[in-house]
Amino acid sequence: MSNPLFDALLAPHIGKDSPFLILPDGAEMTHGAFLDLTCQMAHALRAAGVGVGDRVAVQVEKTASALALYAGCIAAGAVFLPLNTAYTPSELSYFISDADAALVVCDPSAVAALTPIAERCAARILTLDAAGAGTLYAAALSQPTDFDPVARGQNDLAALLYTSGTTGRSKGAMLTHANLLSNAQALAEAWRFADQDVLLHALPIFHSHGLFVACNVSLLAGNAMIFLPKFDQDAMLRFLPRATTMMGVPTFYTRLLDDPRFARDLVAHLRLFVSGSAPLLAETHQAFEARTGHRILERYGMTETNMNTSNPYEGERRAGTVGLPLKGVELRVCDPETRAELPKGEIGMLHVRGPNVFLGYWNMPEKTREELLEDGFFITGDLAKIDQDGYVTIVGRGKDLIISGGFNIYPKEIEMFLDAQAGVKESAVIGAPHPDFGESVVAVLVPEAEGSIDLETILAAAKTALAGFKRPRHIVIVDALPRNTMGKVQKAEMRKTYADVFQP
Ligand code: MLC
Ligand code: AMP
Repeated sequence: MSNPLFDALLAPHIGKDSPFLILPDGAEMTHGAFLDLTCQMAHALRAAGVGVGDRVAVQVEKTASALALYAGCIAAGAVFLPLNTAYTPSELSYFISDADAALVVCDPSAVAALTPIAERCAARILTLDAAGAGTLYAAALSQPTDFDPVARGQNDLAALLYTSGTTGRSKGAMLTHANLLSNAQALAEAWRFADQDVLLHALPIFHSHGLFVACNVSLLAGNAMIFLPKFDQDAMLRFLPRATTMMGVPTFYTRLLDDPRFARDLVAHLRLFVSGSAPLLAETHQAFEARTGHRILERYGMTETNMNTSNPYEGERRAGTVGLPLKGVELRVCDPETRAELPKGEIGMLHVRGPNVFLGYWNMPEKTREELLEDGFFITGDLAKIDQDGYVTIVGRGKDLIISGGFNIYPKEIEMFLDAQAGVKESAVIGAPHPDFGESVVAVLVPEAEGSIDLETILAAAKTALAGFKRPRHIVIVDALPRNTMGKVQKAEMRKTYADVFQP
């Protein structure tokens, strides 16, 4: 019986003693040991009542156990739902209940806050802590180390990843075995991943970049990963000499460049640096080449589509572009209003089609129909142009989105929070250029006619309502928002006004 992801990414490693995870304390886990733990996790999920197709909501630190839980979900035919560790209980409540999770796996410190939320959808709670131990791990350890993977079809769900929405309501992107596997295959081939590689992995594993791009590609190629719990500058500098490749968001690269210890010798033997999730400034690309002699390979993707384009491994890596479509991926640039395809070189809305494109939004058939067209093309929300050689440049966003350090923030969600605060008549949220995060959040507030705004109270409320990366880092109080004659808030104007607020 087949299980596409298990068969391609996991089964080949059973019993292998090649290194898979190199942990910051120097400990190593072989591929075979990882597969043993994966099978134990799959048994533990089944014992916890997780059935085929059930959603397993996971908010845990990045450990070998957490990755084995993902792999265990694949083996057990469950749907993995990873959640940002920065989300507050009030944010988690929506994801867990919308997905109707059967099991919630969280840090032991979150159990009390998540119990009433889990109870509402009759989900059980098990734990994994920052050391990879906890009630789920303990339950797994008593299980056998072999597991007969549950049969799954190419179009069966493997994961549900929530992306924020322009309306302020997050949407669960349904990703199938075929979506994830086809993309891992395209990337491993495009970037020449092989079992001798050692990937320096400092990304979180609750998003497609760190989980699917980095881990699925590594599992497919059979290479090792230096598995850091998070981006830590000293650890990066310590481990770079052991790596052959690295993947990161642009903030990783600007932080490394800001460090005088980041020298050419340290990375002389690396063969590949990949950047994605946010625009890499051409000047960062150039500064990196000047410092190291390496040309960063930039690629472009999104939760709903996995990766769509990549600069070539061999051939010209063009700074400021996201390269060419990956194998099997079709792109077109269309008029945002009429959806008519535009000639080469013109700027318009980027549409994408291919085996990488998701099945639709969980429980949102109308949203799915709006964005995933009948001919199979998905409307990315990104404005792009494709030049004569096929290189794609992302020139802007048709969606009102802020990308801060690779995390997405939809202004609407923050505005809804701010508008509900005492003394606030209305608000507008924009992203302004930020030297570390690329962009960061600026909030502009208008007070009620008679009222005054108590910023301290609002900031305290934001701490319980919003994940840290979403909280405004600059707040301005004004008499009125700039509006055009139609009454629409002029965000483009505001972006100009506040362009320098984060500049040193
Ligand atoms: C953390 N903080 C951030 C932040 N990350 N603020 C703004 N933007 C961010 N991205 C805040 C915390 O709330 C906290 O604030 C303070 O910074 C310190 O937290 P930290 O965890 O110690 O931060 P740090 O280690 O500096 O993290 C920064 C980072 C991290 C850039 C290393 O955010 C990161 O790893 N980003 C990667 C995101 C990613 O993987 N994206 C892929 C999405 S998939 P306070 O106030 O509490 O002190 C996708 C598709 C695709 O987009 O194409 O890949
Ligand atoms: P997410 O919804 O978190 O998956 O974020 C996807 C969005 O990140 C895309 O729609 C783009 O706007 C942006 N993105 C990803 N990679 C790049 C890149 N290399 N350059 C510019 N934008 C990017």
